[in-house]
Amino acid sequence: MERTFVMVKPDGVQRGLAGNVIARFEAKGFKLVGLKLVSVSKELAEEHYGVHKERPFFGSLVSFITSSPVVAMVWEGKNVISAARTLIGATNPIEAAPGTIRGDFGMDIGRNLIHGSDGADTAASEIALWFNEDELASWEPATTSWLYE
Ligand code: D4T
Repeated sequence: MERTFVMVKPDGVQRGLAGNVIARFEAKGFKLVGLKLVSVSKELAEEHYGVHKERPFFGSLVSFITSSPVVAMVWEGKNVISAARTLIGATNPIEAAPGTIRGDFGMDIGRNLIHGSDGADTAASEIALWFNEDELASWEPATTSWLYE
């Protein structure tokens, strides 16, 4: 089983879409193991987006993510890292497929609603960056045998 970091960005929280995002991950069958509302500091934002430090949009990424609270989550399940990216859709919402979160709800690349880790190393480092170990729950959903053969 994999774990991944997923974040509803300020636009998603402000637009009241956090519940819809959580519902989609739940309905798919993924297990929620961490969840919190975070007012993101400049330091945390700069570390999270460190890989984009040299990109022209780095400043706007940091100011956007610190502008209003985000919902930070850790989801667990089979192939959840790539499956979450599939549920989320292409980076630019106007090009994202219908049925994906960005495809259904977004218009602009700078307002793309949600983040999901893009690989195993990123998932591990982002989970460690956003959550303490004691904020992650180990639990067994009663539905497991109905989701996995
Ligand atoms: P995140 O990281 O938010 O899940 O998005 P993606 O993984 O789908 O896309 P990314 O890392 O390439 O971009 C990170 C973040 O930057 C914004 N962005 C991106 C932007 O404002 N302008 C741009 O030209 C690009 C490429 C959107 C997502």
